[in-house]
Amino acid sequence: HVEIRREDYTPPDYLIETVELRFELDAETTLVSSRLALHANPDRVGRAPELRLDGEELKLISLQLDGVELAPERYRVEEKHLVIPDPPERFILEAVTEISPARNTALSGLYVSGPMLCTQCEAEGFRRITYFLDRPDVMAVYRVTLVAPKSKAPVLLANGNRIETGELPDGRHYATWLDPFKKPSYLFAVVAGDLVALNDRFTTMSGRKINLELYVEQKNLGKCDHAMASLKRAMRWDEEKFGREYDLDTYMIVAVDDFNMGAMENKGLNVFNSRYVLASPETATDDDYQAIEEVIGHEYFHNWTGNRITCRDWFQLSLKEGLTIYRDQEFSADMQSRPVKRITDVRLLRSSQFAEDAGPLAHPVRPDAYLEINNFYSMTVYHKGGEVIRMLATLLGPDGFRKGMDLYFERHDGQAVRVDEFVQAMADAGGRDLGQFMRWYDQAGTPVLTVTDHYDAATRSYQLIVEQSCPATPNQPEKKPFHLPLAMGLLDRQGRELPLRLSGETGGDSRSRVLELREAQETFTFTGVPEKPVPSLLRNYSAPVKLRYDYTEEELVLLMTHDSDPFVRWEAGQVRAGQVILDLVADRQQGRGMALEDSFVAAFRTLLTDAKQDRAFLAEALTLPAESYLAEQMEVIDPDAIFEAREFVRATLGTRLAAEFQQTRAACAPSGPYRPDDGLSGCRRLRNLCLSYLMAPGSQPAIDAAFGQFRSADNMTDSIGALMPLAGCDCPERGEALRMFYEKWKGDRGVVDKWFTLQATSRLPGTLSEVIALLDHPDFEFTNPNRVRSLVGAFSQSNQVRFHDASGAGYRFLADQILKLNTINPQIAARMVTPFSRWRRFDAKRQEMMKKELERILAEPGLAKDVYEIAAKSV
Ligand code: BAL
Ligand code: ZN
Repeated sequence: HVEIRREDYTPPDYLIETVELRFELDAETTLVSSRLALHANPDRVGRAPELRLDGEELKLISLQLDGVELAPERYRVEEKHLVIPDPPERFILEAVTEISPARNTALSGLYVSGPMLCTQCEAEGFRRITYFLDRPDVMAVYRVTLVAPKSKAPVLLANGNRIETGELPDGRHYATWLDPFKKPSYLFAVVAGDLVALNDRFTTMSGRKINLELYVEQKNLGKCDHAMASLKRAMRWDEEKFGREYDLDTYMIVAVDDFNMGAMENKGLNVFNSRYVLASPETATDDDYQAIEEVIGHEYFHNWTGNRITCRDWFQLSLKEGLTIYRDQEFSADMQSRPVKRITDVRLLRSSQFAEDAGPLAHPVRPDAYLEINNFYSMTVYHKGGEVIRMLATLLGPDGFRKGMDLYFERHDGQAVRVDEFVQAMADAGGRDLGQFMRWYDQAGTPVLTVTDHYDAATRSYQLIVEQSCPATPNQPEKKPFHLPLAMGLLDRQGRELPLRLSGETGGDSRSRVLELREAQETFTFTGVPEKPVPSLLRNYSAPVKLRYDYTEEELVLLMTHDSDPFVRWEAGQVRAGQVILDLVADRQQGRGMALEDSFVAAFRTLLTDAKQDRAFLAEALTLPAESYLAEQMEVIDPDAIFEAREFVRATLGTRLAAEFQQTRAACAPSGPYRPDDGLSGCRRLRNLCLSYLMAPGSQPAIDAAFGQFRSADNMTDSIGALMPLAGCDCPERGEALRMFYEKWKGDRGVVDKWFTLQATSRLPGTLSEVIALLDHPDFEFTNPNRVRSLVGAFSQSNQVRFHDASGAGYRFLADQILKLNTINPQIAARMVTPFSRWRRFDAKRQEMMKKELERILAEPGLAKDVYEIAAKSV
């Protein structure tokens, strides 16, 4: 396996101006005829030598150069290339290749999903369709003709505008599409199949009318309204927030059931995993509705950040992904509750990206090297990349950031660029030096901010001493300090905000400000501080760091109840809950009995009964830190102790605050039929959270309440809200509810995925045996990524205590499934290896068992590059 390194980048030797493709579509054998207008790149380094086109799993049928069949001695077909040693400076290359969509279980390139043929080309799938310079800095205009039997594929779609259609003999028909925008091959897409469309219109800010078309299987037509409404909201939002308008006449979205990613931003023809399109109140939860809005927004926003300005090379992936994540987060924040959105984003970052950053797979937001680029569609590139953009927005302020975005679009529209060009546009627009800031792109690892302070009553001055450090990561033993924004405030002992005047400043009595850190250690001295304050640090989570400040319990309670920043209020509660649970973990490990502090119960009660709180926020505040997040804070992870301590807290709260949970649950009871956009999703979340606390001690009245809610629910949010605690409860109602649920929904893929996940994430001791049995369920398929994720992924990534069973059975199970998936779908197989990468964090016995499984995987003959890279780095 060849390592690709960022520093080895050279411009392409040849460029492709136009691409003409003709597909004779058939699931078993599709013929692809390509006509490429090529010329030597004037910017190449040295003389253009041979032409090396990428190609995988292709059967070459014919090859012509400038209209003449190429003699066998003038080209060679290698395993992954077609090489023409001595082509002219400018020429037309015509190739006919044969591919088999039906045998393409990797779901990269052209493949079959249900009643259609569809494509996925990012990152390197286009080379599985035809020979090409399959790299993002080769941008061309595409003209595509699709030919297929009309009965099987009445709908024929490709990028751009449909310019011609017609009938052909033998019941076939064709459609020709022209995409006027130059694009890299990874944005190419075609779809052909028996589909129906939901149609709508959108009028842009300049008055252009855009056709919106959402293609699904006939049976799903009733589940498209939310996706369509989300698309229109996203289009309007990008105009209002960024002044960006859609450019083609038609915007198409197709929902497919078999899809490796969430969705794909192909120019004018997004292909979506159906779970991010289809929704109805009966089948989708409030969370599903939100996720759909977010992903629809994300792919739409890519049209400017990704498509019109794309990446020069795949090391720059965060140029489009980090930026587009930031944009979709802001979109969702504007559509929903901004504080709750921030909290959920931070929760995800800290539970997944921090773990990645702390292990053997840690890599910078802009990686230095890869074996398989698909492995770098990572939490770091996406979500830490999004945080990096957010820090720029904080440092530059809203106006500066918008100016920077405008300048970026103005300078680079139509180009394939690097992260450097983006940051330069920000620096130029904001008149700032962002040289040091670039370290966020180049240094891996989660920085730690250690804050201490000192109050001097005599001079009424308060010093905040901030030290930053960053742990070593693979190939990066030493780190230089980061440039980062630390948003903060100071509270007096009554919880009132104090003015923030730094020594040497006059005036300035802001109550919240952003300190810029640049050094390993810095001291900020505030003057005119009347008493020793409580610092409110990292407001709105202004930087993706770990914060260490030694708060007392009283100080945390003060922040929880008084800080003006909702993120800090939430965080103070999480820190407190984390302390309590980790203390109990220590008690359990040392054989002491567990007891929950009264003060913690009291604070929880105060919060739970605070009628003034926003319900959605309250639900976040009352949710204990996740097992995986608690694990990250331990020297040696003890999954059993974490689970038991956390469950003990939940059960104790459920018992001691039963009356309060019942009252809050009753206060949140629905007063009318469910509507996803009724503004009551926070209420439902809180109500279901109360139910889960009430269920924690496992009392019969709570089980009855859950079973009652399950049976009477008129929507999936409440149905799952009841079924989830039931699935984790060792009671007769469990089996009955799971059976009823399956019987009701067995025809609905998305809901059946939920059914698998509920069982895979149950903390009951018999879960692994159930999961193994479910592999043989008629609805389980290794070829469907969502189904694999819903069972194998959910068990190994969201059920810490059962996956890490001391017997090692969970590890053997996962390795077995990875080896099966290795030949079916290497991308999905590689994703499943991640839990093993954390082996060093566990005790010696678990370490040994996990390592053994990794070695077993690595010993497999024919191991895919994707899986090899993750397993080899992990071991
Ligand atoms: N570009 C791959 C899918 C996404 O991030 O939108
Ligand atoms: Zn994206």
